[in-house]
Amino acid sequence: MTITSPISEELVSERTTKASDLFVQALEAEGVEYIFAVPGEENLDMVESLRTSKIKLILNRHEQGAGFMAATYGRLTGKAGVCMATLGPGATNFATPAAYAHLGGMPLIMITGQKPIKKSKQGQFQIVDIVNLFAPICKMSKQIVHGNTIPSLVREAFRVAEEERPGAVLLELPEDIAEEQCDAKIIPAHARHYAIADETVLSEAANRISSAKMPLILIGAGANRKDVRSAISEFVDTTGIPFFNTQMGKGAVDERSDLFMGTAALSDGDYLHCAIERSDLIINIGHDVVEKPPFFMEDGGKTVIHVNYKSAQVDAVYFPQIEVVGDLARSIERLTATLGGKVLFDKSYFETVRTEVENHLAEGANDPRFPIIPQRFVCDTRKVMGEKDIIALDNGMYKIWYARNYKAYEPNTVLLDNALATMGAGLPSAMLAALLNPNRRVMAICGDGGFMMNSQELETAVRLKLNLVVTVLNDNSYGMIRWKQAGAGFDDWGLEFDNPDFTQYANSYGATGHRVTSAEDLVPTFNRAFEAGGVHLVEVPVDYSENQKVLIDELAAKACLI
Ligand SMILES: Cc1ncc(C[n+]2csc(CCOP(=O)(O)OP(=O)(O)O)c2C)c(N)n1
Ligand SMILES: [Mg+2]
Repeated sequence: MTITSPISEELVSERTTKASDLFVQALEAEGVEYIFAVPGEENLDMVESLRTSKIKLILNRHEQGAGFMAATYGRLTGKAGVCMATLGPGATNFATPAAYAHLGGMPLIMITGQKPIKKSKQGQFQIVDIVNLFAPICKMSKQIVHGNTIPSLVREAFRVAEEERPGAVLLELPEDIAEEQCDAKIIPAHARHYAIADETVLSEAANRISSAKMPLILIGAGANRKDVRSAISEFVDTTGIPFFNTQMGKGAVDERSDLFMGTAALSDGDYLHCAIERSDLIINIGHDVVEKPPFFMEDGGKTVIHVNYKSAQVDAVYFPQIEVVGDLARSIERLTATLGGKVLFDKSYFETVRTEVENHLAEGANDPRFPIIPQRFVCDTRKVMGEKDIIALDNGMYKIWYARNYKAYEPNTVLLDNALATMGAGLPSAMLAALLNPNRRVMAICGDGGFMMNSQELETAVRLKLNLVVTVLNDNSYGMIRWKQAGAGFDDWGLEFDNPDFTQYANSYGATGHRVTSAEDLVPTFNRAFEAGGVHLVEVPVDYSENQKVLIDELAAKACLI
């Protein structure tokens, strides 16, 4: 016989939690600090649950801004960044940030709303199959169909997003699920440890390294993870093997080192490639094939040792023969110990190339021309940025110049995207860096094209009271495409536009606008802006005539020194 007590229903409801509250509790349990969002009515239960949470809700002015900020949070901290949008148009605006995180290896969780799934009177209004739309650009894409699955799904989302190789996850929370009562309990997170590379492969790798005639180390995007710098630096210092890096590997090891050969901003044909061509063995630490290749492997060519958390994704120009797979820092520590000291070989050719690279990079650093040439603005940027200060680049012609000419000293102090290489992420990624590092100088560097793709986020930056300098390189055109157009032998046509008055534009947001009027003006303007604090836009008129001369004509004419 069942006895029903009059108070039993009340007890049950005391033990139940509203699904959106449970969701926010699950996010708190993961240590989430911020949610970057453009909410819609389908997210209102979540907004209400966030109201009393310690998670800060940061409103953006476009879902791309929210997604890029959240992805950059993931990139800088190793913990998934979280962003939120509504169904349909809000969610589709997350497609580019999802692809940015997916290709860039950045842990990102996107929460999107949806119309009620149990009963709806709105037909198909705004309904797009978001879960399937995002599947190819996410590591996981799921709809939540019952509140009680929230704790396990949220835990799983963080596990999947953060675990190597990190990436994007989408969770869709329909309106009627967000408001239902549930009784599931939070699943706490725990520390993650990776397996370490096997002794057999470590000793095989060590043997190949010790017997190599001209080994080089390559440092790629995966090396810019938290806590791997000291292991890689020690490997470089102990072995004395010269190193170069990819664009996204910049700063993982201090580029002021005497062993630094340069950044492979181009895939082929740069001065640095003379050394790469001559090398018989490349130890490739943290490389990821999503980056533009720093060199091309060829049939019967050099040996490549791939060192990363995951085995190599093979393609026609990358098929390493030895793979040291496992926890990056711990595996490299073991490799260093197995090698036990300096790897001896004749480095004179590498030293000659290194001097050649350094001399070329110094050219034009003090050029007085106005509009300003790239070598000068890159050099002047380095002058005003301290060791740990951060530059965040959008995508355009200047990215190649910064990658080649700007020496990074610390991990993640040059935030650039050589994976999706999307325009529009420079300003939001710099904003996130400024939010997390209020005591460091942070500069966004954008072209006039890329800046205007998400310039509305200036309002968010001002509202958040960030200290941020936004440099806008003005050539009144999509300069990178003009350069490619010229390189392909096409006429200079169809790629120029007009710009707003950038000073007035910045001022109208409550930021401070500056226009540089001579080359000498650049360093003092940057310094004034940083010293004043707040959000500043510095418009820099640029002269890109050096693109063709330095990056095409001179490189084509160069001969590798014997
Ligand atoms: C979202 C997006 N659209 C188009 C492109 C292709 N693209 C790459 S660079 C570039 C031009 C960038 O122009 P700007 O931002 O002015 O920089 P500049 O090259 O002129 O310095 C374009 C259109 C891209 N990478 N991303
Ligand atoms: Mg431009």
